[in-house]
Amino acid sequence: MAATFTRRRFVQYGAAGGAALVLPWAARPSKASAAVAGKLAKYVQPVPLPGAGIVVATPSGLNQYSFTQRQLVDRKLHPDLPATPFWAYDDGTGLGEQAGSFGMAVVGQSGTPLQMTFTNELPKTYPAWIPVDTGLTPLGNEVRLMTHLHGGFVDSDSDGNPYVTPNGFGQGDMQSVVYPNQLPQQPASLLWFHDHGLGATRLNVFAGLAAAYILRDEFDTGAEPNPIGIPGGAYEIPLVVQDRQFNRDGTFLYPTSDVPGATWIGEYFGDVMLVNGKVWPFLEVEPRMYRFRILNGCNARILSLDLGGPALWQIGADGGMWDQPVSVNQLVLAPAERADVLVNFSKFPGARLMLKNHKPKKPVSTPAPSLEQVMEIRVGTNVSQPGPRRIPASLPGRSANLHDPVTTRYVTLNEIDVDEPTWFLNMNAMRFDEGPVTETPTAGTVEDWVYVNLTADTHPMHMHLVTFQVLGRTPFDAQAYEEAHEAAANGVPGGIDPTPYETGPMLPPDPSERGFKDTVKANPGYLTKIRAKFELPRGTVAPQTYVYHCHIVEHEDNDMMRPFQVLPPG
Ligand SMILES: [Cu+2]
Repeated sequence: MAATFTRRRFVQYGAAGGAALVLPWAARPSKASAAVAGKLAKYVQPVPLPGAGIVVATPSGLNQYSFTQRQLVDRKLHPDLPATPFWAYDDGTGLGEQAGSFGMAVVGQSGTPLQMTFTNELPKTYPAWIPVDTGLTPLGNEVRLMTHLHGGFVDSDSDGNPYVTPNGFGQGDMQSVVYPNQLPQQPASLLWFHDHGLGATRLNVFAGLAAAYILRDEFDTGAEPNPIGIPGGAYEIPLVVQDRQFNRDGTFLYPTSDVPGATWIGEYFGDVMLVNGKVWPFLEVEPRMYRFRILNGCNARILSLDLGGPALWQIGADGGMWDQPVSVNQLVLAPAERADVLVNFSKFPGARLMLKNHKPKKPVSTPAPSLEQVMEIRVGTNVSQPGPRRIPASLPGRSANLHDPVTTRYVTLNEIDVDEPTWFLNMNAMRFDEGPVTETPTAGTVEDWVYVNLTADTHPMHMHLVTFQVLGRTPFDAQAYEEAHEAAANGVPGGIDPTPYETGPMLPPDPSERGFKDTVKANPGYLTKIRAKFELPRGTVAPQTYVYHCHIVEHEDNDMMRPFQVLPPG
């Protein structure tokens, strides 16, 4: 095992840099898909919007929603492609209004609990276009679902993690959840719910099981005008960015491993970009201020987005709105990260602007092949409603400022046997279900967690239940730490203090990490330190079991996920 670590370290620290050498394990977009992608004209269809291609979910009762997970087969994601079968959350309306492969939004009120059910009406087994690795799933080729509210402050029965029931929900089964939307933990924010099936999250999300969950409050009303002085109504636009590959027959393409005998691939990267479930769309805007709510819904691609001309003012992220706007040049969003952004198009009447994706700057590191084009923005010349004219000086949200941690936990991120067909990843040298739960914070306490990245790539680390403060990142000698502590065959165990191997001072968080987060980029060569308060929703009795994991969903499935259990005080 040691040899493979050494080789990976060479990839990481060698003069040549990592990307080209890392790719064989990531599986390139296939030639079949590239031939299709190259023929799709860009910017020939409008991006779906809430009420116009995205369904705003209809309740089935007071504060109640009844979803089914269904396969849709008749939607065209591009005019030149045959219809693409995909999976969707149906609110009971039949989804006649859903245009693309992302097309559902729940709008709730902060402080008002919602009850939801999800009934599995998908095929009993996976269709041919979804390549299951039956070594990773509990019941082979059977479709077993588990809906998780990403960013949700919920009890563990409603969390949608494997501890609810490890086999998940099969055909005809109903998952029933309560989302308390409790304050102050759950302010106005953009969350999302998506499938979390054990060993199949990457496939079920790829197939389409993802939807927006928007919380409002008395400030962030979604209307215009509002007390914050930000755009609302048609001038607030959710943008969910996802990369995909296509087969000639219109089906989504998910490659299997190049390695004989293996199915699972380490990262899925598309060669076509979808926004709100449509291929390379355009967005028409008026020359005035807009609010974009951006979610990176990719399986593995880290986005670095800009608009060319107009300035970007970020007003919030994963955990809701901040206390003040921050100017950003590029939005660097790893999978599951969100950015709430104000953009003023008033100086660009008649312009055609491009939303572009760039290679993220170091120390963010990803083996993703380039995919630059995202969406065209067509600025008109007429303003039908002027709206806010300037960026607000302050906002009614929060900066993150937690105190008095009771402990520091060191969590290692390991890559095992990268040149073997059986390669995988883990945390703390343990598989997901290996041994007892090792992370056991006490309810009501604050803890620091340090992600010790011993791989060559950035891992977006997501924690269920809590939002956290990003304290900073400290460079360290990963090689020396690993050589000193690589006791187990499965990498470096957790809990070993890496501070003797630090090579410089802690760097402060990026300005875009100002508020509370639920997903943080753990970059290679750095110790990434976060701080969280492990509270439980009112009425929830400890112990409660959740998970934390890498949100590159291929990594999560094999096997960069571990449980944590919130214990009762005393
Ligand atoms: Cu990862």
